[in-house]
Amino acid sequence: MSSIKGPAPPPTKLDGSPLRVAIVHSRWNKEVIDALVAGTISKLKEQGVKEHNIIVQSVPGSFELPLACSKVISGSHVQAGATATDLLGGLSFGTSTPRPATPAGGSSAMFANMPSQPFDAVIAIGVLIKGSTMHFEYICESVSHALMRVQLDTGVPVIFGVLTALTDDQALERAGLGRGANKGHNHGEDWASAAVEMASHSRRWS
Ligand code: DLZ
Repeated sequence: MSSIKGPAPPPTKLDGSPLRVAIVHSRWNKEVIDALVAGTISKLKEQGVKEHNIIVQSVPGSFELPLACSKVISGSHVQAGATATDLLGGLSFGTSTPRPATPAGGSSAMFANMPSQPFDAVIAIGVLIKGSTMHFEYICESVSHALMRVQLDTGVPVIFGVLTALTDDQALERAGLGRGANKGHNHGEDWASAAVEMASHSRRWS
């Protein structure tokens, strides 16, 4: 039986070519994260977003995502130079500009390569997998509320790309890495589409 779940396409075709998008991702559960980030970048490009307008930034865990998104939006640690290379984790999804050295006494390395132009959307990507304690519940709740707060406070769309999976298999299937016959679907693609749509709306609304 086919499923009724999932997003319908937007009513009009959208052009991502003028948009600047930041991807902020955690490094916990890296195999799944890598697939989600790759799926997101690939779909952003498919919709016309230029590689040099896609910035990838990593943070340790999902709990760190809201602050990092807020800082990326406010550009408080920003310097010129765009790259689609993960600055901390060594993930490389194609790059345009080499990372400059952080100036002595200057910005933190984490945000050293952020461009000075504003972002039209930020995609926060994390993978939370339930363990045997209440940790999962606390992080899921606080991160989802905080990411909503960041987008409402800043007016910049923040796409909720945080998987909250009860098992490893659930997480793998939502990254298109399912171990059974059903490989699942890479949700990064949906987050990229949501980012392009919300960024396009946001440009018209402002
Ligand atoms: C500590 C922790 C645990 C147990 N599980 C996850 C997880 O499944 N996914 C994730 O993104 N992060 C996890 N973390 C790390 C926290 O998000 C955070 O990085 C640390 O508590 C430090 O603030």
